[in-house]
Amino acid sequence: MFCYQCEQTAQESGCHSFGSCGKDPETAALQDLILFGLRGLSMYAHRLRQLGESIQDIDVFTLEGLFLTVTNVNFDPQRHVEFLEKLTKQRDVAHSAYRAAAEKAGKEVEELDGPATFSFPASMSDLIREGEKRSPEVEFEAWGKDRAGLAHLLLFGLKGMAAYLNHAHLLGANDEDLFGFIHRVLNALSEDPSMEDLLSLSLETGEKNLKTMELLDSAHTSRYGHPEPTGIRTSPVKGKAILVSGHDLRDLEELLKQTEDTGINIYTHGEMMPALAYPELKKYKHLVGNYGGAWQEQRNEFDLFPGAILMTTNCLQKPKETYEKRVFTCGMVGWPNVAHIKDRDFSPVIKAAQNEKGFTEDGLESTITIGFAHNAVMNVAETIVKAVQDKKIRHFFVVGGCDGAKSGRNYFTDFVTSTPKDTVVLTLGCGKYRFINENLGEIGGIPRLLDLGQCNDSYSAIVIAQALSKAFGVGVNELPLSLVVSWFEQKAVAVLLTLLHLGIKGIRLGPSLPAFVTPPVLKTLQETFDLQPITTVEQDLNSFLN
Ligand code: FSO
Ligand code: SF4
Repeated sequence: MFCYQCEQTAQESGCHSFGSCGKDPETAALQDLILFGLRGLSMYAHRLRQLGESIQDIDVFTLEGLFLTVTNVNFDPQRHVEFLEKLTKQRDVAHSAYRAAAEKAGKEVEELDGPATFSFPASMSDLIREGEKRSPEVEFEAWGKDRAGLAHLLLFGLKGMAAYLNHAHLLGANDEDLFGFIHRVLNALSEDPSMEDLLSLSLETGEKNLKTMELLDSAHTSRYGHPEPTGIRTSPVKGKAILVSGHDLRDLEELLKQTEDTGINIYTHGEMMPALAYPELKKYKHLVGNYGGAWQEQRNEFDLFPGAILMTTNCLQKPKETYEKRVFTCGMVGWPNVAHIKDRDFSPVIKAAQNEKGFTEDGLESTITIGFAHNAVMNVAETIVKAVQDKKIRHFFVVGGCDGAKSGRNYFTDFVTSTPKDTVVLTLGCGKYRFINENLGEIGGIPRLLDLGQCNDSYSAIVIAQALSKAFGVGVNELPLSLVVSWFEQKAVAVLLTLLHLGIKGIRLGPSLPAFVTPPVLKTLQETFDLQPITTVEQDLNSFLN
């Protein structure tokens, strides 16, 4: 196997014999085969769109396929095989539809080859052998490391965007242009793109990801209302319990409905915590609070949690035997022999929670305040602008992104706790757990640490930055605002591409740089965007503030 798509890869060489995440070589090969097949499917879907036609089932199927291969989503080879079976059928549907549409339009029917003509073997061992031939390393040989690395930057950013677009779709929000873009990129990756094409498509992925995050934000807020500053409980309440992790608010909503009047309390975990600030979710009295921290703590936290656990999206780790029978996956998530929920019928989760002892007593009450998405911050915009004019706020930092297991991530805790008292820190994503419990105090009634939400709520940070830029009549790069991004998986790559698309300069990225960004590509990004790796807290703070 070869995989180097996330931050916990072995830096120089990628994951070879086994994924640091727990992905085995068989699953890695099946994922490579899925990505190959999706390119073929998109070759037809892209041409179909050029003829003015589309098939939404195929659009959504493509999003799901990309999402399935994101880090820490699905580790179950059988689910991959089922996906590959459907992929062949979808490809045939797309092929026939394309032929018919071209003939109807009086256009020549292109006879496509390469990924468009895949035919997958039936046995698992043959599928794995076939997948091994599609490893990203093959592109190193065909395209050279730099061009292949840039193609992978594009593909990984696209995966992140597809994950967010899939969330929006599940809330009923769809966008033809964004679906079309996904197929256009996958088609381009099958057509021997140049370095220039790849760089320009990468920045365009940033642009489309911004539209995607906007679509998702509007899908979330129109269904659940705008997040409100909310003091949330972070300690247990006596009673039976279900813990919900991942990013999918729709799954949480459905579980809340199905558990009303059962006496079971629902807790958020990891990236689900921001759900506690949405009016239409927090109205459920049995949504009692948050339990635990970021994803990489789950093997200890799930072990100690005395109830059932639901993983709606990444990041899933190998379950321990102690809780394997009471953890459930849904959506694109999977682990071999872990029960998978279909069609949001959560009755097995509810039953498992009822069979566990639950919390036998209330924990000592502790709270933190969350819910500072763009609408809430805009409500106090005048106070913020005045505080800047009165020199009470000297600088804003956005410190956000993903968390992970590496020790170098202490940088983010140290950075936030070292920020001067006349500065404000905006945070988002699971990286916030490194410092969310720190009491940084307030400036004129505004908390110095503002939690904007999930990683996709980077959209809020962008809206706020643009509003500040308008209020002060300067460009975003001229604002007293600095970005420190912690990255882990491909959604963070999509967000980074969005920031670059917006022309935001001087971003600090850590804890280490992506392995797929080769020195010449890094040089271009540094020259164009002044993108820099983090150094030391002292040095970075100094350079931001002076
Ligand atoms: Fe974190 Fe995992 Fe939200 Fe990621 S839980 S690491 S970037 O999946 O998506 O921030
Ligand atoms: Fe390695 Fe990350 Fe790929 Fe897992 S997803 S195999 S940790 S690079």
